[in-house]
Amino acid sequence: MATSYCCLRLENVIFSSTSRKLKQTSANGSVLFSSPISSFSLLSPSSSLFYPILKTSHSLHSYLHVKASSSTAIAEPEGIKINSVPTKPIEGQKTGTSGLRKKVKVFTGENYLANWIQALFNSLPPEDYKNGVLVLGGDGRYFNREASQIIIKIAAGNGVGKILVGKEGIMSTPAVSAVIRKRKANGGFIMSASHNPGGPEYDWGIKFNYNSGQPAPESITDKIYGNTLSISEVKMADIPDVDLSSLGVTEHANFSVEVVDPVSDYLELMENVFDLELIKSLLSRSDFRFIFDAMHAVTGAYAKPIFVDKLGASPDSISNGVPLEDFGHGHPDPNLTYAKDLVNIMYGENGPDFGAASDGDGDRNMILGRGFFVTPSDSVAIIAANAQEAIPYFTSGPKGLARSMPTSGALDRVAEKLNLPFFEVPTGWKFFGNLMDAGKLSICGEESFGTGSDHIREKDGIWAVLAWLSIIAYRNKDKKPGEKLVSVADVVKEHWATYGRNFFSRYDYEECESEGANKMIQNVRDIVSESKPGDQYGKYTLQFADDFTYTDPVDASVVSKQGVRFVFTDGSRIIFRLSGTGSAGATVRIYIEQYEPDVSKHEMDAQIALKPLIDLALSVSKLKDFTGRDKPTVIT
Ligand code: VG1
Ligand code: CO
Repeated sequence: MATSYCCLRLENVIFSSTSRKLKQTSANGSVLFSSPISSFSLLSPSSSLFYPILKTSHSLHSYLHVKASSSTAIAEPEGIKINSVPTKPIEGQKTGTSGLRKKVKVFTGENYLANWIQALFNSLPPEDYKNGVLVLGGDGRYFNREASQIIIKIAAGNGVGKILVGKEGIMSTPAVSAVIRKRKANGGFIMSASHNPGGPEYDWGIKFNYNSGQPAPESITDKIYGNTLSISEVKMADIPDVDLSSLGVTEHANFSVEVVDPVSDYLELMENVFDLELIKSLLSRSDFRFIFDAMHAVTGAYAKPIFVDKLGASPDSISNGVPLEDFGHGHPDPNLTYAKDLVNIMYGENGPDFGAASDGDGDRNMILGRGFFVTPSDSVAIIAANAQEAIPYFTSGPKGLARSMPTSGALDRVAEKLNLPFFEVPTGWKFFGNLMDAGKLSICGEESFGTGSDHIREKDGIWAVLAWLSIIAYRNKDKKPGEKLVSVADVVKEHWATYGRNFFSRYDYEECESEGANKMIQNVRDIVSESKPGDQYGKYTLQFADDFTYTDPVDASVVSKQGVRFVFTDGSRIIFRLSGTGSAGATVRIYIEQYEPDVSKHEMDAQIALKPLIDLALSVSKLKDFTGRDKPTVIT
């Protein structure tokens, strides 16, 4: 096998590097052919040889402050030249609910991404990454290609042994979690601002997941933030850009990068979790029509191999199936507002039987039946109630159930009936991981279209779709052609009849002025501090009001101020929170819930059933006075 070898003398230190593409593998892992990558020059690391796939207008160096005069080479016995690039702290690099999210224009500012990545390495114990393996994936959005190269070089500069990167930098959030677990990696980066729009004018983001595949805990993200405020150098390996367009391994002395198929490990996991033959039998029925909207986001890369090639769905059942850097000018958030095309099809004349969509990075899901929307809080409850019979992974029953605090209490009722341990955690998937690692939790969800289980440590959009298809397939497995099938709506209504219905709605007021939004939250906090049980709010009697605090049952860590809630004696709740995922201004979320045991009232429209509580929430919070908004941007 040919190898290129490079050696030069600089500042009295000898550096050398080897660069070789060891093999090219096909999606199923077989070797297609072996070919060397030609030699590189340390003086022109961004030569066109390594850039044919970077179709964007910027060159890597515009984001990095790497100047020959200012960076110092650090000797490395292994042979990679590592530059110490001087840098200065940048304000505002605090991660939110899920990673660091900012406008692309911010992230492409000098050293912005590099500082955060270096601050991360400065925050991890060296044994967590030195000579270790890290996974790198992303949702295909604008700036990911350049960002991949920056991250790879800083990882190498800090002594990481190997990076496993998805082809073209693509790998969904749940797949990154799955690959970290399967390959026993030390952690992984996800280049995504999830459901936020992409493109030069929009958002970019980065998340770091730890060694069991879970989002980094607050103890780590707090450290990273602290280090961004004192950073003075970035360690960058002087290696050429990695060709992300073909599978295979490139080695640079004792650092290597393996470009992997983003689907195969994930698909293998799905094969272990689900009875894919059962699902296939449903999707191949002529009386069942299925549609999946990938929203031009990362699940576009997964939909065809999984739904079409593996499960036999027709190729035209996948819409918007090609990942695009700007998501086709869309907002890749699978809800009733932003997945309007899918909603129109499902509510249109002769709509399909089952419709689903996923978000930018593939961790969210929306489930629809013909003319029927499954609210995510119900979805997780229904999956939990049916898991044991319909999904092989849960054959011995789920170990425990959990939901985020604002998610409706539908899941609580399932836990009670099945006599399972139950947990209520703050918003954000990172709080589920400890419970899963401790063997206390199997199925969990959030009202924000996130559903998942302990097969990985992230919410998982395609998993949720397969879970629902399993339930529908199981219910219909003995149905002869022509017999009426049990529909999505039938399953949900049956669930309500058994457990009662938790009417739920979320109002989002996106990108408000921060000042007004903060004042509004302060106002409800003030009300909470003066409130006492028994206070009357119209026809509702207060049971308690607080700002949610969570103590992790596993490591006893405490997080506070996770959402202001008013809980009434009839179980109704009003909750106020500010979003932690926006990139500009403040997004106010109001969550409204009311329990209804009476079956005769279950068919009511949620907006009508919840009207009195919604009005109450708006008047208590004085939302309009503080934010100037009289209408939400999104209603779920
Ligand atoms: C939102 C959701 C939360 C979810 C988070 C990340 O956070 O409410 O439930 O975990 O997004 O989802 P916030 O702070 O904006 O309310 V994803 O798919 O954007 O990684
Ligand atoms: Co997401």
